[in-house]
Amino acid sequence: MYNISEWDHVFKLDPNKMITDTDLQRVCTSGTDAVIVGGTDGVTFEKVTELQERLESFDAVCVLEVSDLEAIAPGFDAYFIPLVMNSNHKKWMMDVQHQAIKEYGDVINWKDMLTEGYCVLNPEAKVFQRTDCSLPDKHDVLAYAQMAEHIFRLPVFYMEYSGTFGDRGLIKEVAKQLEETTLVYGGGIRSEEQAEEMAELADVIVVGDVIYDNLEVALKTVKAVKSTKMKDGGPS
Ligand code: 1GP
Repeated sequence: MYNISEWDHVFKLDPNKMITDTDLQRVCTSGTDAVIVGGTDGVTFEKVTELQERLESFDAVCVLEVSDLEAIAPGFDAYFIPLVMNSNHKKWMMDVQHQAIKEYGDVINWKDMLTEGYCVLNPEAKVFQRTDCSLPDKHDVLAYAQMAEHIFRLPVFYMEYSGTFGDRGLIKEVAKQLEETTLVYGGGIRSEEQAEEMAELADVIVVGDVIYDNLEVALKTVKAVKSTKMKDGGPS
């Protein structure tokens, strides 16, 4: 029902951050393809469900990016499950997901689940530290992308630069490797120009923190991404 390969732009809302009703409405009616609820710190069941209830007033596609077993709430349109490929511990690639399936496997609607091959590329990001990542070099990243597409056949390879603007040269190289797997880029987009630059390379652009720091700019990234995609050969 929700085909990420058809998306161009998504907003990521952090359940641990405050957003007013007016701003939430503007995010949800911005023309973005979906709103992802996800974060690293302080993501609790209560905070996730509180934000989810507020989101229900709008028509936006709402996705929960699962980061904590205790904060999985029913009723989202889809669930994104990150597998952190450059973590040093199998825990973040296999074990937390295994535990979740043990607990919720019987009630999961499998068609609403989507697995993300996550590659965390900003050593300063909280997620990098929390999931005990190593910083991969270019060859490592390209091999992770190939593994995502050819070994695990994952629907998504997510280059996560959370908090910092990514390396366009590397993203371009990765994009060349992927045919079936959708390339998602997130991190440090704080202007329309940056949104355009990344939309030229990746399939889906994730915009997060700037929502809280400068909503006007955040909203403009939707059009910036959509028009770049149109220029580059029609809607994806
Ligand atoms: C975070 O990739 C997203 O998971 C977006 O990053 O918050 O830096 O925009 P920013």
